[in-house]
Amino acid sequence: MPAYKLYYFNAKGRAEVCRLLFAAAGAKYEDIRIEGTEWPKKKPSMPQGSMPVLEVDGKMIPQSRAIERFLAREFGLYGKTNMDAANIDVVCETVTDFFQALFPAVFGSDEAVKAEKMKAFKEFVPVYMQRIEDCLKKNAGGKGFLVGSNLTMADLAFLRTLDAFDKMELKLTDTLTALRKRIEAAPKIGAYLKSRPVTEN
Ligand SMILES: N[C@@H](CCC(=O)N[C@@H](CS)C(=O)NCC(=O)O)C(=O)O
Repeated sequence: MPAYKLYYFNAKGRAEVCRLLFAAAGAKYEDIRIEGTEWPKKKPSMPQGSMPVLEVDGKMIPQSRAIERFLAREFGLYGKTNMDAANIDVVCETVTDFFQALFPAVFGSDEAVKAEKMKAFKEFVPVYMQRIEDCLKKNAGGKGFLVGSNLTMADLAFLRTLDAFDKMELKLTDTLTALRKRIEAAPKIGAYLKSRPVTEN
């Protein structure tokens, strides 16, 4: 097993799906959380000057989505076939759409713009849930995980959006609540969720 180091801020943010992938695989890594005050000093040493960055035996990989896919391939969490991988990508890009709708509603300084974006986001939430349910039905007959009968990166990306559901007290459908329970019941995931650092974002 290579020596893995994951660099990010002390937040879930763009690193949490990577951490969930490590947890699901039971793989050892150094979870390096850099304080905001230390960041200007560290920034020049990071490829592309941003985080997350994954170091694998001394080789640095930037870009969260590249890191997620790399880890999913490393750990066998990217499905068994090319079609599985495409279906996993569909879920992950649907998750990207969710965060692209959410971010302008919570970040930014213009309160009127944020209120408008929040309205649009709330209208998008049922659409998001329906799209995830459609993936579940198509890929697993509605009963298993999002792609096939085993946990994959798709489930972990979906799980990450539930942090926002919890924080904003958004109601999840019964079908997705049942899926959430199946994902959280995966032994290593349940243990990770209980023990992970509590952070605001
Ligand atoms: N597309 C990049 C975006 C990376 C990014 O914007 N990272 C932010 C934290 S979420 C960052 O490092 N900000 C500090 C900076 O750019 O100086 C990714 O997905 O990794």
